[in-house]
Amino acid sequence: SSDRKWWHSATVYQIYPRSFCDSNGDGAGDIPGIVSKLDYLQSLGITVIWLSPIFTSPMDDNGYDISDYQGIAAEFGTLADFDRLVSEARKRGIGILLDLVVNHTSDEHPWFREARKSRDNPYRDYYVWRDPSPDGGVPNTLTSSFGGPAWTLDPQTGQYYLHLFSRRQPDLNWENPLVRAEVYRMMNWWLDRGIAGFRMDVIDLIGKQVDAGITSDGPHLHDYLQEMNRETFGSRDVLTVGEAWSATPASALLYSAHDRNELSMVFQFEHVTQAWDETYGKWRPKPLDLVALKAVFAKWQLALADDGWNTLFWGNHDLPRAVSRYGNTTGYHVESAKMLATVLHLMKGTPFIYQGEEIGMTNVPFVSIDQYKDIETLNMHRLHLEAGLSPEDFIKGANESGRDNARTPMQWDATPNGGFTTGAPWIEVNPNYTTLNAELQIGDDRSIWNHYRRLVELRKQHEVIVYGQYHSWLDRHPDVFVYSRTLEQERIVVVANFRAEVVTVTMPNELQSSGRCLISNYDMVQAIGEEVTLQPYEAFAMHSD
Ligand code: TEU
Ligand code: CA
Repeated sequence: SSDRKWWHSATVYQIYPRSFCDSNGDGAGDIPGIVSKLDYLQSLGITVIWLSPIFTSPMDDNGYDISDYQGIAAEFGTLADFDRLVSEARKRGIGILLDLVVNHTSDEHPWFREARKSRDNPYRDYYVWRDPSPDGGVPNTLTSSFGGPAWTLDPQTGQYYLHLFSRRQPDLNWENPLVRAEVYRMMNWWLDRGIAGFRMDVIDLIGKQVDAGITSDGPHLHDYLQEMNRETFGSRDVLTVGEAWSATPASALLYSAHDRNELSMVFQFEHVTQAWDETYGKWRPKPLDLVALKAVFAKWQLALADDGWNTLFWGNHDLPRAVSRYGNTTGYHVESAKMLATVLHLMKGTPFIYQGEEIGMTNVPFVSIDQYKDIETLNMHRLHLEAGLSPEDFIKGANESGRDNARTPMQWDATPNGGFTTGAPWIEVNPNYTTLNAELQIGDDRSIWNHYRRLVELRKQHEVIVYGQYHSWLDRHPDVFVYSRTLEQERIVVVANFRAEVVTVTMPNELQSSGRCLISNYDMVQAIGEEVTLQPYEAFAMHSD
């Protein structure tokens, strides 16, 4: 139908440029490094790359603090390198998504440098300034995601500015139409360079109304997105994905429903946050509760079944490694990584593969806080130690949940530093690179990499994977994830064991069938009988028509 979009059947690959491939030995990944790996990405079959920020930045938050939206950070290369990336990617059928970070800028952005000069500076109102409270303290109790108050006093003018992230990331004031016009102009400038769309950083925060204590989902959020759509990408055939930690099924429809003219889709995080501790959040994750996890997926699959569109992801640059978080890295690394990929990639939505996930990269085994580079981890270390947590307990939590788990360099081969750099990497390479690397896996038909390649290919071949209706089965089963997808006469049934034990499960009548096994991480299955016995972390998909 005419409602079909190219990005419905796309698979996106996220690159964290600093950690992907270093072409010049300075220890940091760069754009020429990415260009050198385009053949690798093409052979994986992906059709879109989401590039985490590559713009000029003091790198307080690895580029999520931008000081020039139209400049490329020197460590990543030049605008000419970027243009070459776009054109070389296009030759391989791959589009480039840029990371749009417009909730805040760097404190080194010229707008902020101007704004802080005086209360009547023309740029003052580009940011959010408030007087001290009557007792001279912060204007209100809002806190930063990275710990501590969301307000910093700027002594020169005696007012506080808002920063929902680090103090070096002052929040832009979206109520100011000049700010919005600047952002739209900048977006059009990049769109004209031939990009395939944007990933929008914390886009649910731009409608904040701080005096009312509102940060996410402010009253004008959707007006701004509709205006942005109208002024920039609305007339172009691009993919837009908003990061929205606050998204609910209802708000996801506001963002992504067809007639809303806002975004293609949003990242929601309910499958992530459902496992967070009530008090300590992600730093003390709860053990895997498969029944709860399945319920979250089913809820989202059904909520966006007829309108709107889902994203599908296990990981990104802020989250722990999928196989470490949801799988098993001690006895069933390969099996569990493939199982997780199978379950995710055969759902309805656009799958996102985070760099290294396709080879089953794992969390880090750091032992000292000096090995961490992430601003959130370092801030939280200070705050948690002040609050009495032991350094050992903090490291344990960081190795499970910290953002640097996802940021160690891509493991290309078994040469020093995993082939990521010939110099000294900006963050240590996971020592398991000698046995866990892309080169070993590409040549091994039974590898995690080849399993991902097959899943990406299956999505291109089978409409039922793209558009089929989702049904969940055995919702209360604590160990096994079962769902089906149906499109007219076609059906696939996905069965996955999330445990390190053999599990025998009685299948509902409706699912008992023979057909063609599309993919498996053990031997191909011949049929689904009344009883199915699954090996540890076994997962397969059966197709029938
Ligand atoms: O992340 C938003 C965000 O809220 C994360 O910081 C997240 O809450 C945290 O990792 C969970 O504890 C986006 C980017 O993805 C992140 O890398 C940036 O640091 C952040 O925005 C600020 O731009
Ligand atoms: Ca480099």
